[in-house]
Amino acid sequence: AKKPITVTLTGAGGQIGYALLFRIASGAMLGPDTPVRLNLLEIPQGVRAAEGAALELQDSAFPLLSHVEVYDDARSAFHGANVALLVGARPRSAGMERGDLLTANGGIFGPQGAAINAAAADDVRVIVVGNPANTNALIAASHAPDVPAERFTALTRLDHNRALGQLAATVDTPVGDIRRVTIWGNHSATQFPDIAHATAAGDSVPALLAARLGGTDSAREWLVDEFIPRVAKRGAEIIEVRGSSSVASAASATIDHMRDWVAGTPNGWTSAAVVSDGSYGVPEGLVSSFPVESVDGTWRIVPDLELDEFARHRIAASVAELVEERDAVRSLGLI
Ligand code: NAX
Repeated sequence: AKKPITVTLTGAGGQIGYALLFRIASGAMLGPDTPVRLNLLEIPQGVRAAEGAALELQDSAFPLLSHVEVYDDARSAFHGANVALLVGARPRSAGMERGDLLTANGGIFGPQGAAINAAAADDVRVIVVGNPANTNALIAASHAPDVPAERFTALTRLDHNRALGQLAATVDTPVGDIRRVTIWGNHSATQFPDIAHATAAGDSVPALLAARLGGTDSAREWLVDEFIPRVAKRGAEIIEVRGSSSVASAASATIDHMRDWVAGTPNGWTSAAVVSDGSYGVPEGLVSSFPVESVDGTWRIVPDLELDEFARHRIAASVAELVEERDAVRSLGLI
């Protein structure tokens, strides 16, 4: 039998954790032939909820699930981890300043990065979901000097999938036929969802939009006034309509990210926040979202895309925010 892959999930007693566990155990993330061992990490207050989820996993009798263990100690939880899903984070509470938020999360992602460095498997792949995801990934990576920086990523696949959903509805094409959409920058309101290169069943999306919306100017207006803000603020829209934040869609995007990282991106590029190599003017070392392909188990930034003035401006604005966050955590001594 195949040796199980060890998956460590933090925040396993929380909402996204609950939605993730059952998809992982069913094989949706690592495939139908790969057994998994689940290590669940929680803080003491969350341990009972994680234990409850573990009972339900047992009750689901997933043939691929070889073992589940609950921990409140990072070193033990990351021992032998091949895949690390960093979902647990400190949310912003009322009256909390940004510096407090970054410090609280530095207190989580610094030690978790160090634990990954000390205890994880050599091939560990890390995705940070907990917000502020890009900067939390930067903090974790900076505490894991022995792990190649390219193994630390953050989730912007949810933003990417949200963009696909909006486009599919607007150009009336099945969502699976849309390609070459990109989320650039930070997982925040400054992100830039870019459709300049997008295609729908092979046709240019900008051309389809112009035809549908009555010309290039109206298409541009729709892009700036409706599409970009709708995608960037979709999280708030979900909270307003659903009465609770995005959970299943966030878990689904996390599965998509890790599945594609391991198994490849047969349909061309997707979006992920990865450590910048300086591409597209994004300062080296920042964890920023790019168009990426997964080749031989490694994310590669799609090279040489032409960017117009508008795109360059939007990317620069989001990257400026990432630089600010990096400088803030640096001055707080968190990296
Ligand atoms: P919940 O509050 O339901 O769950 C978080 C869990 O993490 C809690 O059970 C808590 O006890 C645990 N936790 C806190 N600190 C921990 C630590 N040091 N080690 C282990 N566990 C710890 O939040 P949920 O709705 O599951 O969201 C989780 C995170 O995802 C939040 O930070 C949220 O902002 C972020 N999101 C990120 C998204 C993205 O696209 N990058 C989208 C969805 C989501 O908003």
